[in-house]
Amino acid sequence: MEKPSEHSRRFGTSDLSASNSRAMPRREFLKRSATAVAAVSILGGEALGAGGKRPPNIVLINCDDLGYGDLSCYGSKKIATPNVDAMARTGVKFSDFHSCAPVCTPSRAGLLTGRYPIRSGLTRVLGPGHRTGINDDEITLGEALKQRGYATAIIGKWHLGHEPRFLPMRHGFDCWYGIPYSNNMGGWKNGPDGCPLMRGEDVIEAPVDQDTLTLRYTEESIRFIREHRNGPFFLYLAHNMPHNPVHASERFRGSSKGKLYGDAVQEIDWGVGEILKTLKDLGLERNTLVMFTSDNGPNGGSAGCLRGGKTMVFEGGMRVPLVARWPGRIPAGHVCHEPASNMDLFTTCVTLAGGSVPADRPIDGRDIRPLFTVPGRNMEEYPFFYLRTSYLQAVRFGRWKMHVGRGTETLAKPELYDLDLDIGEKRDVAKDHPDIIADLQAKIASFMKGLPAEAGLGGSPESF
Ligand SMILES: [Ca+2]
Repeated sequence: MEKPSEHSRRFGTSDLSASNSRAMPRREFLKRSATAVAAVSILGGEALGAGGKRPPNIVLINCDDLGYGDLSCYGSKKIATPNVDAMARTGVKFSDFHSCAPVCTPSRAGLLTGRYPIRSGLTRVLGPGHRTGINDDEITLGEALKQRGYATAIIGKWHLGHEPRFLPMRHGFDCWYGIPYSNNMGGWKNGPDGCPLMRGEDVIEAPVDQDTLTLRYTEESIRFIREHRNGPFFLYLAHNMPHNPVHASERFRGSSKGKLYGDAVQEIDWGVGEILKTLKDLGLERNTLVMFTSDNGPNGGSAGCLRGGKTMVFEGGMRVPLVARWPGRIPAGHVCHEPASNMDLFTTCVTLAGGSVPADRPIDGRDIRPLFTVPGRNMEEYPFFYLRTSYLQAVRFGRWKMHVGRGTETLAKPELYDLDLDIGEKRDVAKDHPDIIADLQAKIASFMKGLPAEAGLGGSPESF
């Protein structure tokens, strides 16, 4: 690997290792999964380094628009997040983790399917006026884990279509309590009632009282964990905060140095603490992988040392925190500087559950268990592509990132940034590295051959 950057040195040592994910056709996937529930146990446990009598519970906490610089363990001075910081101290923190998109819907599509959102067609932000959503053919993480015998819940924001056929309980989740899209989207079925809170497929509150949303999501999460303590369970806690309009409970208002935005993040952090406490009280700590991340870069928050924010393919739009904790499996205080993405969480979780990813479609996510567990090892370098709607605008390989489009603009010449030396993407060094440019262009051409026909390159005429 290249010498560590200033950024890398600040975060600690590097972490590397190779892995393979097994694959099988979709039909076979569903058939074998349905009949092999009893056999899940050993595979999942061994995979992360120790045997277990059942596969691990998985808690995946996803924030909305939380930036790379919005946690104290990622350098925030205005927002104190002691519980997420403790997760990092007793688990692993990633410095180079990316969402697969700079906005909500495609990011969540990639997270839950392990595929670049262009493959599922979910490339733009859905709202109450849209009639589209996730296709029945997609296999979500909820579906894959349910097939492995998991109880599955989504608590919080879905954003993969709000019509009944697109809702979470039709796509692998046993239960849902939350909002179908973003918290700034009013109107249930374009009606006058404002942003709806749903349980299952019923609207139970409209407009939802957003002040208490994070609190109630936390309480629902704890209830789900308690009810399913005999596991295995998968809890996908998708907070609506700190997306605008930002809200926090009364007891958290004024609690941070970061205004209401900071208060909202600190309430989320409190919720993390409550969930960890619940796992400990129930004796589930050592059999539960807890992860904390965000769907895209900041709108009202901070991207820290990164350039740009939400909607952009600069690092600030797509590089997000990832902290993971699993006592006894993940070494304490481990910092991973390897590139990884939220699509990898799909493959990693399915593999942990003893399953295999479907082989009848491209799956972009990799099994990154070694990055969680093996300090000083790395995975084979791979290119990562930055898409805005259906348009590929940048590619990353190793230290190099090349931009070919920005917003609606196609760049006249590609720009090249050395992320090891210039994480803020300030100095275009394209003219010094024609060979790197040629290599990255070849990687783009090869990747685009496998994409649906609507994929474009450069400026995106589509809006989110
Ligand atoms: Ca978002």
